[in-house]
Amino acid sequence: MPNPLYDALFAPLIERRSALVILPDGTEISGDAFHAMCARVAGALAALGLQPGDRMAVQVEKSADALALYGGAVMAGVVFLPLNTAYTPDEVAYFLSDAGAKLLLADSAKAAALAPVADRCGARLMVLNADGRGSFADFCATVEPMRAPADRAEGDLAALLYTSGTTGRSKGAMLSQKNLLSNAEVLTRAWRFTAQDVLLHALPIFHTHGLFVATNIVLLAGGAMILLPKLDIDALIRWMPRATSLMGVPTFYTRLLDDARFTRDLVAHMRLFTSGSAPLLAETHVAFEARTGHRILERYGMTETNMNTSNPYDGERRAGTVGFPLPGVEVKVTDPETGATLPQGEIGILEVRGDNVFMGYWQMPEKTAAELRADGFFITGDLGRIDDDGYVTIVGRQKDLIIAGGYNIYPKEIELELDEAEGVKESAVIGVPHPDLGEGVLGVIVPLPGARPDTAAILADLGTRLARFKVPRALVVLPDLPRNTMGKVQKNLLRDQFRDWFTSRA
Ligand code: MCA
Ligand code: AMP
Repeated sequence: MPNPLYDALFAPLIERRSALVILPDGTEISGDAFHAMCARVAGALAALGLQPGDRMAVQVEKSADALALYGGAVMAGVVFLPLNTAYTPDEVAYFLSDAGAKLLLADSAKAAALAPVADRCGARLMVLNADGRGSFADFCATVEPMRAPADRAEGDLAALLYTSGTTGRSKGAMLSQKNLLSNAEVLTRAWRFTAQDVLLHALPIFHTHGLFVATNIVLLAGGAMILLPKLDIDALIRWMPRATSLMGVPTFYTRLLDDARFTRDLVAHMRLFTSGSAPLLAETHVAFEARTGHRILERYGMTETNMNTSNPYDGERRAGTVGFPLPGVEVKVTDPETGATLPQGEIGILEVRGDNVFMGYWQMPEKTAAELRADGFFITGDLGRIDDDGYVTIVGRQKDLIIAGGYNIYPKEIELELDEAEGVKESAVIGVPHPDLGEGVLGVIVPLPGARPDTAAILADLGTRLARFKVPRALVVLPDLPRNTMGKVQKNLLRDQFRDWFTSRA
């Protein structure tokens, strides 16, 4: 029975004896062994009663077993819903209930806190730890591995990835098999991945970048990956001589450049470094080339669209740009007010269309209609222009969004919490330059008349409800917020006022 994503990415593993996954201790997992892990997961999902199209939420630490959950879900036709490991139980509750997930897999360290949440949302909770143990692994050991994959068509939903919104409510981006597969095919060709490639995989696997871009390309090309649990510069440096490629967010590259062991000799075996998820500073690009002789290949993508543009493999990788539209992807620049296409060179909203563009937001037809045009163009909310040579440059964002270390943080979500805090009249959350993360989160609060808000207590309390990476690194108290004549908070003025906040403290 057809299952295009499984057929292209996972079925070829059955015949493969060579290593697919290399673990930090040097243990190798061959392609066929990894396939057996996926088939066992798929068998377990079916035995638990999950049908094709049902949702499975996963909040587990990165490991080969965690990656096999993705393969197992694809094989069983179950919709994969990965969650950031930093999300608090409150945050997980929203995703579980919104998606109507039937199963939640979590680390044992979180199981006690998540049990009531899963219960409330009608999801079954099972444990999978980074060492491969837990109630889910025990269950997998008792079931028959799935033999034939579930029947799926390319238009069927493969994954649900939540992205926050400017209104504070997260939206589930529905990604079809075709969205994922077409992008993997395009990128594998564009970046020349082959069976000889060994990717240093240090990104989290709950986002498009680490899960789909990195993993799907390696699977499709028949290459291998060194699976590191997280960014660890020592491990990166240790493994670099075995690798051919690295995919990272800009913080990967600034941290590598901060290390004197990162030299031209160390990268002698490498053929490609890619960067995305956040803007790569031109100075990082230049310093990287001076140190290594390699030009970082920067590309641009979104959860809703997978990858849209890329600098060329051959040809000039132009610093400060995100390159050309990928084959099969149309990019245009439109007027924010009218939606009319603007002449080449002018700045406007980037809109994209192609097989890479998602199916819409889960059970949010109005939001889908507001961002995905009837003719298939998706309104990214990124501001950009296309120059005479066709290079796309992102110059800013129309959406109120902070990107710290490649994680998206929507100020509205934090402001809603701050506004409720004791002694706080109102708040504004901004992103300002951060030497390590690109942007850092800063909160500005205005006290109620006569109140003296306890900023430390407010931040500590926020951390119990919001993932730590969203919690402002500091709270500044101001008598009022700058507003324009329409009453809208002028965040640009706040960003100017506090632009040295993190850099002066580095
Ligand atoms: C960790 N912390 C952060 C971040 N990461 N704060 C803000 N932004 C972050 N990105 C905080 C933690 O909450 C903790 O705070 C402290 O920093 C140390 O945490 P730790 O886990 O040790 O940090 P780290 O290992 O140094 O991680 C930094 C990192 C990581 C390497 C930049 O965040 C990372 O791997 N980012 C990649 C994100 C990514 O893959 N993005 C793709 C999504 P406290 O001390 O208060 O507890 S975008 C996407 O997929 C689109 C499609 C695209 O285009 O790619
Ligand atoms: P996400 O919603 O997590 O998928 O993040 C997507 C957003 O990350 C995009 O809308 C851009 O604002 C930003 N982004 C991704 N890649 C780049 C890049 N190379 N340069 C600048 N911004 C980027």
